Amino acid sequence: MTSRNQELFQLSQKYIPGGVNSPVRAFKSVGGVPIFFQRGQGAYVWDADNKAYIDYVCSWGPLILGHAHPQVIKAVEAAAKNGLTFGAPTEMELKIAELLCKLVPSIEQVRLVSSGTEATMSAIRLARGYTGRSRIIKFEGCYHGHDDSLLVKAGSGALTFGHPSSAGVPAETAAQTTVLDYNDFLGLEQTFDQIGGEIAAVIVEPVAGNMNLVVSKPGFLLALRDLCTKYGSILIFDEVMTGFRVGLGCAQELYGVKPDLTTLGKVIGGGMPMAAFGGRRDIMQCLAPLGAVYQAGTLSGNPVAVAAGITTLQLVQAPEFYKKLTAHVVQLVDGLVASAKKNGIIFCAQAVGGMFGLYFRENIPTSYAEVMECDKEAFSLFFHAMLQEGIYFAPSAFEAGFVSAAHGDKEINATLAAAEKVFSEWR
Ligand code: KE4
Repeated sequence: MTSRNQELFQLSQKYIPGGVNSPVRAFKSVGGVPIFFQRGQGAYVWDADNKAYIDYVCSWGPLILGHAHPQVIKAVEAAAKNGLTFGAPTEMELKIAELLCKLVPSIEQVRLVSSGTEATMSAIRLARGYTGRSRIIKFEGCYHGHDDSLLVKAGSGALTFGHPSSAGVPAETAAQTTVLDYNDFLGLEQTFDQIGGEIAAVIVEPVAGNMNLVVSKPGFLLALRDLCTKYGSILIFDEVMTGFRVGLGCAQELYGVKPDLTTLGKVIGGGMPMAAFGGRRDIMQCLAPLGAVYQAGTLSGNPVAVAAGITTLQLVQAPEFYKKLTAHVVQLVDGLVASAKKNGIIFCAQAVGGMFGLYFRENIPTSYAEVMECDKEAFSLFFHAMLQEGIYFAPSAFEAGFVSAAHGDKEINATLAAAEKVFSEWR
């Protein structure tokens, strides 16, 4: 019998390229028919066939409070009743700007936008405008949204020009981006020694969550900080995913490294379209209407989105919020590792704050190359078997997973019971 998911996917492909509005949703990496969701509540989502799942995607990070949190919904309803958008300043935008500057000490001023891509694209342009330089550095496996300058893969050598990683990106644009290996101290030092004076900015995920989860090696972020300071380059921490996900002070507090600019998204919108970039006042003052770097947005600082964001940022400040959240993530990964070990399956996992990585390989990967060694087929098998059991992990071996405050012992234990069943019946 055709499921409603299958029917909807069939129909959607007629009107939407690939039937989805963002590629990762198409299940290309794991195979099968993508799931169309109709409802979410707390840690749970229901698909078009009304099947329930415990959700470990949380919309790729934003839903740190879980789906449809009553206080967030209430704030959205109240804001919406006063009008959806004005295209003019509102007090709500001032409120969330003050809150972000209070919670993230490196942010002296902030500009609100509508997506993480807009935030990183604008931060790159701002860094180029402030320094008068064009060259940027990013790291293999890190994803910063789909701006042309960031859809670039490594050239043949660290010092050669980057090549487009997407059709439609002009070679001359990609050539301005040098792609290095994450956690490669030597490559970093050599590059700065050779072209440090040309580098406008380095953009990095302080905890990489787009090549599965890879943490920075001790001292790597500090090395970035020191080199950027020495050569007058702007250090951009892309915390769209890690911001308020790994801790109240974001990853920059976790690692004690202060970037010049920070990009935020996901959690700060509480599930609504909102992101931001901010940092040193002297850099932010280069933005129009004050300075020469243009950046704009019809719905930037949208009051309904801001209402969801403010409520979320208020609730994550609850005492022990991150301690409790992290404890559940650790309980999940430790349980999965123990179950796989008991059943003789090569598997490991790690937790960082409210996010986690699952790997079908002997030990935790510390680089893009090591992540690529993970057994993709094993992950797809695991993904679909768990889906069958009503557990929804990210549909890709190269994505991080997320837990919300709505995931309690009941959900974690149900997940571990499902994993034990899957691992005991493995292959
Ligand atoms: P958006 O433009 O998708 O709001 O944000 C882009 C972005 C920027 N920086 C980081 C560190 C990010 O993780 C993202 C987006 N993350 C992906 C998840 N891997 C979004 C999911 C998707 O592309 O559909």
